[in-house]
Amino acid sequence: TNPLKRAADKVADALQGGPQGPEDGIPGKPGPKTPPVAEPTDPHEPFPPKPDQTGPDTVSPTGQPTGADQARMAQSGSYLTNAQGTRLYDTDHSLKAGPRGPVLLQDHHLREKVMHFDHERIPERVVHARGAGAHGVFRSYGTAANVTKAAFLAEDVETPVFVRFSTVLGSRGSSDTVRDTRGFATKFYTSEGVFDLVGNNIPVFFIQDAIKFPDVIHAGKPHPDREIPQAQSAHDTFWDFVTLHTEAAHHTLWNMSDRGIPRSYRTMEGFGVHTFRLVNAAGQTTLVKFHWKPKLGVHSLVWEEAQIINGVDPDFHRRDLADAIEAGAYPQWEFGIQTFPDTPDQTFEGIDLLDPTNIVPEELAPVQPIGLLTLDRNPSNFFAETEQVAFHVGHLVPGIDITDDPLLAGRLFSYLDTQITRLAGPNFPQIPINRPHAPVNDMLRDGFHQTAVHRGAAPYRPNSLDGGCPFTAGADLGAYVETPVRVPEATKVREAPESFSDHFSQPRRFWLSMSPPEREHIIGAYTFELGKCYEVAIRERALQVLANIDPELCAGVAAGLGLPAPEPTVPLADVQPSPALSQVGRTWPTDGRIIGILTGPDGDLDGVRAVRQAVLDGGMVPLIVAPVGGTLGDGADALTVQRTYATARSVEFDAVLVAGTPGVGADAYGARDAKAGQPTAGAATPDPRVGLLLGEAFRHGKAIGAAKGGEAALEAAGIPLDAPGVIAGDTATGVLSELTRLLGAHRVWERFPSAA
Ligand code: HDD
Repeated sequence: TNPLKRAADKVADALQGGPQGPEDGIPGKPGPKTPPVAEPTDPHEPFPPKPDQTGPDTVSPTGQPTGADQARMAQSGSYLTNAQGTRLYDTDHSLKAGPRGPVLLQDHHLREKVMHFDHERIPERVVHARGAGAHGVFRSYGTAANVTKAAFLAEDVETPVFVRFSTVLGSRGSSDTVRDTRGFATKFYTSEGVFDLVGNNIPVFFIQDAIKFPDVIHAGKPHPDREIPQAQSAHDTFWDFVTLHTEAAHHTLWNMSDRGIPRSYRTMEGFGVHTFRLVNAAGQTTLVKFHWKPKLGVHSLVWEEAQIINGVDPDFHRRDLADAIEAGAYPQWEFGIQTFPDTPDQTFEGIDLLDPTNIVPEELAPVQPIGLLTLDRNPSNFFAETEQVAFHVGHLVPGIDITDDPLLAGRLFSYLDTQITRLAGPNFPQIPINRPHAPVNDMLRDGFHQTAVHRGAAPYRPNSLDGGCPFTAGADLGAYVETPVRVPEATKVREAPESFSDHFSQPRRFWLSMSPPEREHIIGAYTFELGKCYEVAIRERALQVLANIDPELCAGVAAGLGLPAPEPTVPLADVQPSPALSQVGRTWPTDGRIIGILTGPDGDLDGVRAVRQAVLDGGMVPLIVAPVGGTLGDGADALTVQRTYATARSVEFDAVLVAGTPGVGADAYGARDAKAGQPTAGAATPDPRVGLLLGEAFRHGKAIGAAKGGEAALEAAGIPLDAPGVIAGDTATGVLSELTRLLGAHRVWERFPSAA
């Protein structure tokens, strides 16, 4: 009568006539051939637990959720308890023998509290330790449906995502704006399981084979004796490695370009780097490279700005991401693919697609948009989400497969392996941020930090005890089936293919694609970094690498280092520039850009009020900067001061507008009106911090405006009113419209010397 019992009997019947016992054969002679086992095929519920096997309660006798439901329980309820749920009457005093007496070992609360605290930290990621994350949604356009059967890429499918951005070299507490590659890792919680795209903001990698990864990271991390420098590539071991392994020349050039110091995570491109293989419903395959294109455009800092920010606001990128999401200015990226035919040689237009130091110029293979990513939710707990998220290039879904890129192969091992140390065991997929949104029915059991209370008796298959479940699915039922790619007959070797030995033509293309100011920045970056190396031999070797990329680049850096520029040792590659690689020359939306409005008690307050509103109406962020804090003006119209001369620094603003006389600052710089708290009107000496702020904004190529007397502040700072990108006008709002136009180009590029 019990249906589960009937099912079990059916399975038992099916097993009749299964494996034969030894008595069926004649001793010493081969027995009859073992017929295939008839596996159970009908899905059934496993037998219900026995009455004495109900598992931990999730609800207490009084109806309260118990500790078994930890995710819901955390930090809730009115009364403080210990970890065992016992209410506490005091958490500020150890249990003592009298108020001045010794602390007693029997104080369980003291020991539990300190024990837990002692173990609050987990090992930081061995690379990409510093990062910031956000939740969001990915909506697919359906334009990839002809090349992949991945369900989340069908038309109009919405998939929840979690994205973590990171620097590579620095420790968890290092600065955001160091010169480095940035990680761009996306977890798609798809209906077919998790797909992770673990990419970077640079489309190429330092090395071609994962076996060198420990070496390149040892070289880039701080020196092992004194553990300096932190989060920098400007030191001998890094440059020793990248000049001895010339395959690193391309990635290094990207790092030395403006791409190495992004303005914001929101203004970075992302790349899957490797070539992946997509598979459609008909089983046809296409090779692809994945791209993320930021809606706000690709923008960078300049080096001096980045250095100042490292001190002024080490959390600059983290703050920017969280603030933008909180303000509802949700960052967006378009997801795109470059597609290539899956030919046996795995090349496209002579470019080896398995070599991760290569890009394919967009002019040769346009990036086709396939979906839109919107980040719209900040994490609620950094540790639980951003720190514990575990990405893996091997987390693939049907329709997306790998290629034989040897860098990718090693990654497929590393990401699983590293979590065992970092997240302390094999059960990290059960951590809430890592849980798939598709049903999980694995046969993985036990282990450290097991939180599942698995039912059933037979975690193996086939079985006849848990109703035969689980069954395997087959591609028609959504199983992940590896593409049956032909493996060429070959001899085992430790070698790279000949096509991996061209190390200079791709960096040369990148260099030739840069505008004059971008080239100036690159020369400056190499000169800075190599100038920090102690070994002259390393500087000279680096110059040789640069000579093989481009003589102008080499000569510029050599001049800065005071060394002779060597001749190239290989013929210069004959390559065409790829205009898509330059960040200059395009116009972008100005949403979310920050306008600093400098004013003072004697400023043009009506003008400030109007321009503040105009900035907001334009979808940008106004920040009012005045000599001291508090408000400007009276009554309902009073303006709140958001930054003072003490807290403001130019690096926070994308453009600066001086509205009226900015006035002088605190006591050290001029007399103050005791009643208003603001400096006295007409105090003569200009505040040096205003001069510093305007001077920096000018040097960094930012648009600067002045209205109603603001011109005097510019002149005092030595800024010519007729310089490019300096706008003086009668009204602050009038000046703003020109400032906004300039901001669309991100910087006033003409202001960099090379553009003159
Ligand atoms: Fe990696 C983390 C990106 C090569 C080994 N990697 C990590 C993260 C990103 C990348 C974005 C941070 C993920 C997060 O936010 O948690 N890695 C890349 C890219 C590579 C690359 C784009 C080349 C195309 N990585 C690479 C190689 C190896 C690793 C060749 C090892 C052989 N990467 C790791 C790791 C990390 C990691 C040790 C550290 C923490 C983690 O994985 O979860 O396994």
